Amino acid sequence: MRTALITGVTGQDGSYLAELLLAKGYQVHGVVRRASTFNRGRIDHLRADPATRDRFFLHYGDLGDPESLTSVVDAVRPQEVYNLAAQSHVGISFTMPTYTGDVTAIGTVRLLEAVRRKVPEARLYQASSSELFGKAEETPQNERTPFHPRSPYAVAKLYSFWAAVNFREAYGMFAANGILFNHESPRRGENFVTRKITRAVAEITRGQRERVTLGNLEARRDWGYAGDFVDAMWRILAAEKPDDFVIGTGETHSVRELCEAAFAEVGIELEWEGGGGAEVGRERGAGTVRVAVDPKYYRPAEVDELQADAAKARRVLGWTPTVAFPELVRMMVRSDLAEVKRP
Ligand code: NAP
Ligand code: F7E
Repeated sequence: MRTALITGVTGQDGSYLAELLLAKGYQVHGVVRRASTFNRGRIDHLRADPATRDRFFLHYGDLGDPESLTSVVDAVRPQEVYNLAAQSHVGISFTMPTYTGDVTAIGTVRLLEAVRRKVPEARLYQASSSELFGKAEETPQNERTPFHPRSPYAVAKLYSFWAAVNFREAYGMFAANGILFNHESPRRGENFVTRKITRAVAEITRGQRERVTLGNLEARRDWGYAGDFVDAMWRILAAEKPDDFVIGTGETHSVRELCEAAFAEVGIELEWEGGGGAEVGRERGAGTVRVAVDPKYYRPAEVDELQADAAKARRVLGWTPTVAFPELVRMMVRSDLAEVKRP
């Protein structure tokens, strides 16, 4: 039985990855941080299920605390380590740049050092991000596209990307980066734009609110399904040699298109009016404002457009996405509708 250790197991990706590895017969260990309220809603089902609960273990630890990481790595002695933990919100990283650097950059080195000291033969996956491309020099982006990070989050992820490469080159460790483009799901945190919109659509449909207030409607992202992307993580560690891979769908859409697609799921057609910070999206017919813009959600530096060229992952790993944008939006709106009950 293979043993894997996941940091960030309570997050969106951590929960899907734990499910995938348990389904493949792994013993899975997750690092959880202490919080005053329980933060395990995304993985509770795996701890309750008789088919998985005997192979799924949680350990307290924190990327800010090297001793806890060294202890858990030493106790578990994993063959595969997935470093998914991070302060992962780009907008919030502008408010908390030092903390973001400590967790999302230096935290990676704390984990790499723990692995190097205790289980140097283990394979390590580093959760790198399309945010590395930032003010991208070309579209679409692939493994040869230069990096130009645009936020404290992206700068921290850049440090971690090179830390993983450095441990590979300096110590011969199997450390590999997945440069993942945006991936979403019904388990996405509610302050990322996809889930913020699909949740609002559900609450508007149930009569619990009138509108959603957003920032930049023109930003374009390559949005895929998180379930597909954790399969890519596993494939990256199953490859013959450690390497870095771009993972994304190759399709790009604006936040405005995302709004239109999500509202269309509940039969609302949006009509745009005004521009910039004063723009609104009204419900055709009723005239009610369903989308408003508030510049407080603009970022000090924005990433305008991201689109993946995942040809290398397709060729070397045999990875292809299975869920396209319309299906992803439908899945998320339906899930939120099921969660948000009528008052
Ligand atoms: P997420 O939902 O925000 O999950 C982040 C996880 O990290 C949570 O389990 C969180 O724990 C944990 N964490 C945060 N700070 C920690 C600390 N100091 N010590 C230990 N654990 C800590 O993120 P995600 O969407 O699953 O993304 C997973 C990883 O991929 C992240 O590194 C993210 O930056 C990266 N990434 C994500 C995307 C994407 O589109 N989703 C794309 C590229 C890269 P709590 O539950 O306690 O908060
Ligand atoms: O923003 C715009 C915002 O926060 C997407 C993380 O998983 O993917 C994610 O980072 C776009 C941006 O994701 C709102 O300005 C407009 O242009 O959903 P997001 P992100 O910043 O792309 C990458 C790959 C990661 O690695 C990160 O960890 O949407 N936008 N209005 C808004 N964004 C938010 N959050 N809220 C708004 O109201």
